[in-house]
Amino acid sequence: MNKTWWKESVIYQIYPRSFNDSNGDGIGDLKGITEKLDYLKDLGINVIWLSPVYQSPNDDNGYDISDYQDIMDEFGTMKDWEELLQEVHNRGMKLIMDLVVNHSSDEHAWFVESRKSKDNQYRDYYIWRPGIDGREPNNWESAFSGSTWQYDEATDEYFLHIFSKKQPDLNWENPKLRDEVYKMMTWWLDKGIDGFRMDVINFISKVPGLPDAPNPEGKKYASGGEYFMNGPRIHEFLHEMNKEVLSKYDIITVGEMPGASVEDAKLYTGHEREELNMVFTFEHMDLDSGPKGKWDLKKLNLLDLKENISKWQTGLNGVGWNSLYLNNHDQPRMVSRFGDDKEYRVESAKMLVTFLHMLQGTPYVYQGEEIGMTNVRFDSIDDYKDIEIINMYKEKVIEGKEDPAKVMESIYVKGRDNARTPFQWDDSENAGFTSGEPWIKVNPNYKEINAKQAVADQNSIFNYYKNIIQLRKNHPIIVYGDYELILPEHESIFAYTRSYENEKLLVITNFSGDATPFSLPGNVTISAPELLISNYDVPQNEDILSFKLRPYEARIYKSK
Ligand code: TEU
Ligand code: CA
Repeated sequence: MNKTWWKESVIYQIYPRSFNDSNGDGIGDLKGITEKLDYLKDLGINVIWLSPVYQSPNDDNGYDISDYQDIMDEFGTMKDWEELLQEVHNRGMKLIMDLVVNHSSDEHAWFVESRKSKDNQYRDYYIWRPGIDGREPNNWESAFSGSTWQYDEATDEYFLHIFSKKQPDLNWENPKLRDEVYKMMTWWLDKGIDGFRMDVINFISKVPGLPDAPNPEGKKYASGGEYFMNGPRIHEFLHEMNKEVLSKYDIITVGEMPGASVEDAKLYTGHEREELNMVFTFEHMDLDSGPKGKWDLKKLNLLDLKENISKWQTGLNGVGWNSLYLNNHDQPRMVSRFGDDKEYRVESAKMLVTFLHMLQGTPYVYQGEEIGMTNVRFDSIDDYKDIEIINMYKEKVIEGKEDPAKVMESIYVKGRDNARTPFQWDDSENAGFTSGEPWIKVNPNYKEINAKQAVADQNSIFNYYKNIIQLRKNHPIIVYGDYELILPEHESIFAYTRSYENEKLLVITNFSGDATPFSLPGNVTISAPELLISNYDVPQNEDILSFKLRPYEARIYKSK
């Protein structure tokens, strides 16, 4: 397998609005990030991914960009950004930027022009269609509720927006648009950045004709995913982008790809195909949803997770490359979702990072997971800021008359604001995030859960993360080894081996709060096992063939 630095990296995601506020306006900013670089260096990560920091009216917190080549006023200036990049590089770390080019803001100059007239030179930068019998051009449902189409009076046509109506989709069929995007990417790369995370990049090619989605239940709008996910020209576009831009630089590229299967990912990340380095799959994020989608809560069955992770691990082995994540700015906190954020918060957070970082792939740490930040429960819907939550609540409770308590419960479990409460730096007011009024409320548990406490406590989640990250640097098997699942039928233990150049790693994790006997299957052998790390004290010379795993216990053994 080809060795490269981006396979050996650990990437830390910053959601700037919620990370650190340097000037007391309640909003995280670039200077605030620069102040905390030593904290990140200490953690041991080597790459930072910044969620969008560009000019934006903030309908979707920066994922609606009105100028790709300028910095959002609330976050600072281009000079602040340049200083941040310099300070990141001074510490031997790298910086990757978010690339959001499936759509722009409706306040982007291109769209302002595009909507003026049908013959405007920017008209075809977006996707415009006439209505059909006074209705939208098709029945697709927006990711943020309602139709994907917005009527625009000026020209009596509708424009497509898969996300909010302030996020019109760009028209990738237009070579002029593609060229503008490539120029903009080149401009950032020439400023010295180290790569891109590409927002819903597998949505950029739509099926011609934009057909109606199947709608067996006769709903007002239906999911059109099959007509815009992994569309007919997607590989052509990504290959072109690679040829025109990416291939000229030594960078990391990761595509966010809802609806991409392992088979798709082989094509997107295949070493010989010259598209992207890796993708973010959503398959493991969907395992605790029922048939009606993300708000349809379902208990996770560990067997489903094992099957899914194993499929990606073996599917991409030697072919492409995995990205490894359990949470980000769109997902609930991983310790609340996959662990136990009450009785076993510390143990389960350590177990989860052991499980995740020992898989084959490049791991991503989302801000705050390294101190075990948890989901939040605000009493009032008015305390929520996320457009997805607000629109969904309006549709279900205000228009649909659904039970508000039930809808709030689904927000507590799945809402994106769980990940967006301010970073908890210390136990002072507002968790040390701001000296002003934070843009979104702080999680009230900041007095116990905060970075100051975690850095000082030798047994903290933070210090365990440091050790796990350090292990990767000392053991190539963690990066390059082959994965094999063991005990496939066990309902609470997730255990696997990695094999590389006559070495073997054995990873054993208990995904439950109950003590569980473990015994090594007869066909798995590991010679002279040495315990590399555990989240509990392990008795010296304990027999590894058979022992009792404690609640959320995790161990890694390595053959000598
Ligand atoms: O997310 C795309 C996406 O499909 C989801 O993660 C989305 O948030 C989820 O399906 C909602 O249930 C990306 C960004 O990560 C997200 O923050 C943006 O809102 C979205 O694209 C639009 O740019
Ligand atoms: Ca600020």
